Amino acid sequence: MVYDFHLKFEGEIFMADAYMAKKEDKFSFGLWTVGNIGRDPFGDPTRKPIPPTRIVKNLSRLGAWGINLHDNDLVPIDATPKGRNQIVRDFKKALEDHDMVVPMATTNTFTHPVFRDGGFTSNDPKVRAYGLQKIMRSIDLGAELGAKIYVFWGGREGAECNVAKDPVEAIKRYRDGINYLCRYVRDQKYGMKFALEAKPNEPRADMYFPTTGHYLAFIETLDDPKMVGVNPEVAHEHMAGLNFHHGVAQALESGKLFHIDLNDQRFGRYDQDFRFGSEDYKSAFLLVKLLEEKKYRGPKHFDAHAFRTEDEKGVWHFAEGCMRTYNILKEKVRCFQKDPEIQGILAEIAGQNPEFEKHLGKYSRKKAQALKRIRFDIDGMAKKGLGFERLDQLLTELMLGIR
Ligand code: GCO
Ligand code: MN
Ligand code: MN
Repeated sequence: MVYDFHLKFEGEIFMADAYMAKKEDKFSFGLWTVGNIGRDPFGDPTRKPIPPTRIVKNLSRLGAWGINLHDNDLVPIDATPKGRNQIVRDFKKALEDHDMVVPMATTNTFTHPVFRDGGFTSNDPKVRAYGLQKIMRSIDLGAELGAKIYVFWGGREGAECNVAKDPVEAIKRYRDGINYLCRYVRDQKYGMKFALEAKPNEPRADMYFPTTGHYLAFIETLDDPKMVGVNPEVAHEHMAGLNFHHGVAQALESGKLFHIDLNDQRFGRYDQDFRFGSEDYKSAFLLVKLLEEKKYRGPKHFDAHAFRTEDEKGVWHFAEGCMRTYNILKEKVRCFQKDPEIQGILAEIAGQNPEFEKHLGKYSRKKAQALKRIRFDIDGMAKKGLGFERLDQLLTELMLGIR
C-alpha cells in the first residue's frame, strides 16, 4: 500500500508510505553514523557536527527506534565530571522526549594516539590498564543509558610491523581483557551482553580477529562464553571477500547473533560504509530473508554514513534510505515466499529421495553397516540438472520488479 502523504521536516520531503520505518522494526543508528562529518584520509570535513540531541529527534521522526554511541561520541574525552553529567542529562531528556532507546553502547579505543598500537593487545601494560579503565567507565555510561548490548570493535588491535608483537600474546591479552570485563559487568549487575565485531583491516594493516568466524571460535575459549556473541558487519566481511549471509547464518545457528551492523560495500575497496542495500541488492535481499525467516529479534543497526558530497539534508535522506531499503527487501521476501513458481521449484528441490533420510542423522553401528552395503549409481545420480538457473532468474526478475 502506498500512502499519498509525505513527511515534512527540516524543509525537506520524506516518504511516508508502507515502507517507512516504525518503532517495532527496531532500527538503530550510531551517533557516529549520521553524525559523520565527511572527513577522509585525503580531505577535511564537509559537514558540521550535528548535536546528539538533534540526531535523536530527527531519527525518531524518521521512525528509528534506537541510537547507539561510543563514550566520546557523547562525552568528549577531556570532559570534567560536571560537564559529563550535564551532557548525559540533556541526552537522556532527548531520548525521553522522542521515545528513543540506547540499545547498544561501545568504547572508542582507537581515536586517541595512546591507542596507536592497540588497547587490549598493546605491548605496554600501562596502555592496557588505561584501556580497561576507559572501557569500564564507558560501560557505566552505557548502563546508565539502558544499553543491554556492549560492542567491542578492536579498531587498533592489529599490526603493520608484524614482528613487533607476538600474535599469540595478543590473543591472550584480548582474552584476559574480555574475561575481566565480563566479571566487571556481572559484579555491577548490569545484565549486559557483549558482542564482538570483526574486521580484516582498516585502520590497521592487519587485525587480529579478521572475521566473524575467528570470533566465534575465540568466544568458546572465554570464561563465560554465554555472555559473549558477535556483531557482524556487512562491509567488514565483504572487505575480506566473504559471503556475509553465510557468516551471519553461522552466528545465528550457534545462538551468537547478538547485534548486527548493516551497511554496504564493494568487494576489494577501502572501507566504504555505504547506505544499506545500495550496492549489492541480491546480497542484501539474502541477508534480510535470513534475518526475517530465522526470526532475528535483535536491533538492526545501520553502521554506515552519508556520502561526503552531502549536507545535513543528505544525511537524513541517507538514514531514511537505509531503513526503507530494509523494509522494501522485507516485502520482496514476502513476495518470494508467495510466488507459486518459485515455491514449486523449492518444494521439488526439498522433496528428492526422502527414503534416504533414514540413513542419515545420528550414528549407530547398525545404520553404518546398512549404509555401507548400498550400491549408489553415482553416474545416474549426477545426470539430472538441478534447475537452479531458472530459480535464480526468477529471483532476479522478482528483485527487478517484474514479478
Ligand atoms: C568501523 C566499525 C565501527 C564500529 C563501532 C562500534 O569500521 O569503523 O564498523 O563503526 O562498528 O566502533 O564498535
Ligand atoms: Mn565498519
Ligand atoms: Mn561496525
